[in-house]
Amino acid sequence: MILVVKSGGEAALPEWQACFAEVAPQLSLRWWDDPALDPASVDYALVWDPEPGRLARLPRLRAIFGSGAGVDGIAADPHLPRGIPLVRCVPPEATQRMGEFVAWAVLSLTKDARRMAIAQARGAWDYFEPPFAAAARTVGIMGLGAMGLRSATMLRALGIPVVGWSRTRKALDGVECFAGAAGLPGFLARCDVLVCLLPATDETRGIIAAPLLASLPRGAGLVQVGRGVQQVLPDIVAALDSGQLSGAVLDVFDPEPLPADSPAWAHPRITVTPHVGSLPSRLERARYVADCITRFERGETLPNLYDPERGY
Ligand code: NDP
Ligand code: OXD
Repeated sequence: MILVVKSGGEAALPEWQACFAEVAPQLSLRWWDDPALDPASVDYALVWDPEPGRLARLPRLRAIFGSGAGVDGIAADPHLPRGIPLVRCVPPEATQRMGEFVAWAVLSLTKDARRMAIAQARGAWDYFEPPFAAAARTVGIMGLGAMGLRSATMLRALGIPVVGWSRTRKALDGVECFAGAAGLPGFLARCDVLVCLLPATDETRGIIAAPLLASLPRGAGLVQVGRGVQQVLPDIVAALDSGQLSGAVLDVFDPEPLPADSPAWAHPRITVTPHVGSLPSRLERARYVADCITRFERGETLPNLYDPERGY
């Protein structure tokens, strides 16, 4: 069986090969642009951002594995082969790492870590009294899927109150849940810190813009770990400059890498992180893909399938 890989660049192939040799020695791994590869020999693909039309040129392809949890970079291909499962990469380590990142970002905002980092860079003893215990701030999570649910659980374990918003209503112990467009204003009014863990879809594009930001309590924090296309960066900067937002941790941008002239880089109230919210090890991802392939070969249902009707 042949698995063709386009994730992490050609330099990552030897590591992918070593990982799959450990967990699925029956799979033969080939680089995406290998000139000696016969397209008709490929059974599976592991990709992040394939060039549009390329997957459609693999006539024997049976399943596509995203190398991340969000597969918008694959689903955007207008020639994406239909009727072939597209599997999001959501091993346990992915949700654990995202929960860790979200907890770190929320605590960074409530402790004003950005102010401390700026003062340290100046060699200044900038004594101040952080105004709140994190447990006195309510965190609102937009998107209660695999990532949002784990983040909610980990924040709750820190004693931080959590509310959540999703497309369909959820029932979660200790988390007040809101749903749909009708539930959005009530949800936003509760968020001292807003965390975005939504997928990129037509509905979520541009959602983090001036109207949404104005609906948050004054001085709220923002953690954006969804997708860059969901935010209007000038609106975020304006909200920070006016005091409507007190700080932001932004992990995703459009485009990526963030251009050198972006106002986000030097903004005193923005922490920029380079799309590292959750990056499970290659071994963990290889184990997950290998397990999915085993299940698929047995005719079992695959987990975390992309649904083209919903768009995520
Ligand atoms: P899931 O598909 O498991 O969950 C998506 C959640 O978003 C669901 O709760 C869904 O609602 C909700 N949702 C979708 N559309 C809407 C909408 N229009 N209105 C309200 N709620 C909506 O995805 P994951 O949790 O695995 O991942 C979420 C996203 O996080 C990824 O798509 C990716 O963009 C981002 N991500 C970023 C990473 C990073 O490193 N920065 C790493 C991993 C993921 P419902 O429950 O009703 O279906
Ligand atoms: C993502 C990921 O979807 O890194 O952003 O998993």
